[in-house]
Amino acid sequence: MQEGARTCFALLGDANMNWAARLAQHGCRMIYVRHEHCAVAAAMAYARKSGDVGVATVTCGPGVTQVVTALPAAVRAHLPLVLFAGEAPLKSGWYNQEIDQAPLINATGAAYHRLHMPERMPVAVRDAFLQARRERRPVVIGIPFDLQDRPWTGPETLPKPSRELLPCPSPMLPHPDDVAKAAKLLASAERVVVLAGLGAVEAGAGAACRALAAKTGGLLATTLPARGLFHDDPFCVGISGSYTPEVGLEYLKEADFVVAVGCSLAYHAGGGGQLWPKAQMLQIDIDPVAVSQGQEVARHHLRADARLGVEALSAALPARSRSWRSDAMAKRIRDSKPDSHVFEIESGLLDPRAVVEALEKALPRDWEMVNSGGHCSWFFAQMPSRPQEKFLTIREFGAIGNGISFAMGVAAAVAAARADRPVVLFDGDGSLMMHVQELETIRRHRLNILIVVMNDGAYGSEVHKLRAEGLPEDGSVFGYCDFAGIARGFGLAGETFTSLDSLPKRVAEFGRSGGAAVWDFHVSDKVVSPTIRRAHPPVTR
Ligand SMILES: Cc1ncc(C[n+]2csc(CCOP(=O)(O)OP(=O)(O)O)c2C)c(N)n1
Ligand SMILES: [Mg+2]
Repeated sequence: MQEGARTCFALLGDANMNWAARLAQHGCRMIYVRHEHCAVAAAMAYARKSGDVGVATVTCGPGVTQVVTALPAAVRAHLPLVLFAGEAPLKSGWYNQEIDQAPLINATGAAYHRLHMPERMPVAVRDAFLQARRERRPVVIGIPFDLQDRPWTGPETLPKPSRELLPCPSPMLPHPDDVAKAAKLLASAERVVVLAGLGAVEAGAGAACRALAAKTGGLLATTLPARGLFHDDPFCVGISGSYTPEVGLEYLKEADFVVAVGCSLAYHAGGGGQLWPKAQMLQIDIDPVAVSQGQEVARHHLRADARLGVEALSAALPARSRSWRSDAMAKRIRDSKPDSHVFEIESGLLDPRAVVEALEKALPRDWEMVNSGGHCSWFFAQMPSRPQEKFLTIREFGAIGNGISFAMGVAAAVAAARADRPVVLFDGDGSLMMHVQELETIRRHRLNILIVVMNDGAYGSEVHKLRAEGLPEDGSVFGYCDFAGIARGFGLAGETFTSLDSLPKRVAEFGRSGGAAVWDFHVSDKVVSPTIRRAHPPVTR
């Protein structure tokens, strides 16, 4: 409790029930989920949303093996977590749930600490929090369960909490020589794009990025997790990467200079280098890189806090009279559809793009949004009016099945502050099905979550690729299962949508009633996202 663990996502077993019971007795809010993966995934979203450490607990052995899909995503997304795992009892020569847990956890990139010395445990737990906060990654602590119910004989006083032991360095200033060099380069560029990532969000660099883009007469874009940082700027072309809208693709292709601010230049953010083939890259970051995820990404670097770096660069940049910007461009950005390709839609089914457009209009601005994975996440990412802080995306490691947990994590993080603002989860049918048992958790904990399912009756990502390859669709098409009925079975409200007419009315009603519901939108599986069309053009054999 001293570490500020106010919420813990838990699934009990012999090896963690003592610990979890004590934590609950000390006033920590326990959210008891139905699959261990979901405990960790929910803690990830909680960490991102609250800006604090996410806390979860699972039992030993089979409890631990369940979490190895969630942890790599937490590692790659730099999310601080402390996962309390039990371990097999020390006193037994044999225990059927025993497995060597450390290598499993280490393989995910998380840290594993065996805690076998009761007297050291307060310090060791504190140190786990300290490491999670400082390294921004998950730390798993394993305590044999026969140590957990022992009477306490250690010291009476608790160690200093980890928060008090964190260094608080001031934001990193750029070196003037680097600023001068970068300003000289940028001054000669014609078509500039300022691309912001989560580092820019965290450093509060949004306004500075807007000002730099304006001064260069250039455009703005964000990475997927930072989407919405410039949602109300007329010269923001949206997400850069696999989720870029049509107009963004066109303008990024023309760019001759990209200033990447607080982003790690992951492979997908630049479409593997294809999105801006003519551009030089200047990276502004506290930890700049020349090579990222197997690619040479940036020749020029400015090592600095995102905000301070961008501000210094702006200040050093001479004013210019020429501009890439125009009123016509702003109008095109505002009026363009994210994807204008025409598909034939079967009657009785919806176009996923129309569903997203209708949701974008109908959903109140202050509701929390959570995007999941799968093919449909492309469409859901196209909600230009949603600000960054109201739209959570964690896509690292590319696993489906996380949406429902992420929504629970966000709901838990915002619940204390704003119970009247529901969390809206956008998920695919396949992804929701993977952990549909958590509907029960949502109901039992009275979480205020509206689940929107883009139900194409298929694993869309797979079916579109199989079709492009001319392969059979087996294993990717399942038909439209009845999510509304499933939701009702779990005690939630459920509704099937084959038309969008009633949506504004239903949103208003949900806003008044609150609670939890699953809205199942039956969409055509004929609509292929631009990313799949680009990456998987039909093969003629
Ligand atoms: C854990 C995991 N298993 C399998 C996959 C492969 N996969 C990627 S997308 C996808 C289909 C997702 O289906 P759905 O949630 O219905 O979304 P859709 O693609 O249909 O929009 C699958 C199976 C994965 N990414 N992660
Ligand atoms: Mg699907």
